[in-house]
Amino acid sequence: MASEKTLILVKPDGVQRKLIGTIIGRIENKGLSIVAMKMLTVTPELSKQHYAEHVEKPFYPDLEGFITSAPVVALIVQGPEAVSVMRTLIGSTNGREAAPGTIRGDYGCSRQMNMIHGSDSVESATREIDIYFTANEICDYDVTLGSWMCAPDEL
Ligand code: D4T
Repeated sequence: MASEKTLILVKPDGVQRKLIGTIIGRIENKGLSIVAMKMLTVTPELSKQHYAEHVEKPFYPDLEGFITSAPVVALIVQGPEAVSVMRTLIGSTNGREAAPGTIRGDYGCSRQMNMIHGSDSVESATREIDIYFTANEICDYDVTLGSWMCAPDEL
């Protein structure tokens, strides 16, 4: 089973609503590891890079306005199948439809203000990690509890 890295953002609404700690706690409680983290304000240029697939869509101007409206916290999260594990933990895009128990399902009712971003594939994760982080900002460290979180064939 592959250990993967995924790009996570606590979006401006999550920062403004003081949910940074709650969201990071949910990720750590799940057993995934944070290997990079920083706060930044997304610029319009960065938004267009990140949301390249949405730039031509009608909702994009509002999305750019929102994502640039206050700081975000960017994280790289690592662990077994981290991309899909995080997407499951995050829940459906629209908070009104997201299942209870997921982050979006538990803390919001909006499609745009859905608190958290997670890469949707390993390829997207590689692309998005390169947008937000340089190689020397990523910490490669031994997760000493790892052998108590998963069997050897799962790591
Ligand atoms: P992100 O990429 O932010 O993790 O969200 P999702 O992967 O769950 O959803 P997405 O790419 O389809 O949408 C990106 C972002 O745009 C907002 N959005 C989406 C919006 O404001 N209006 C819309 O109609 C849609 C489809 C929400 C998330």
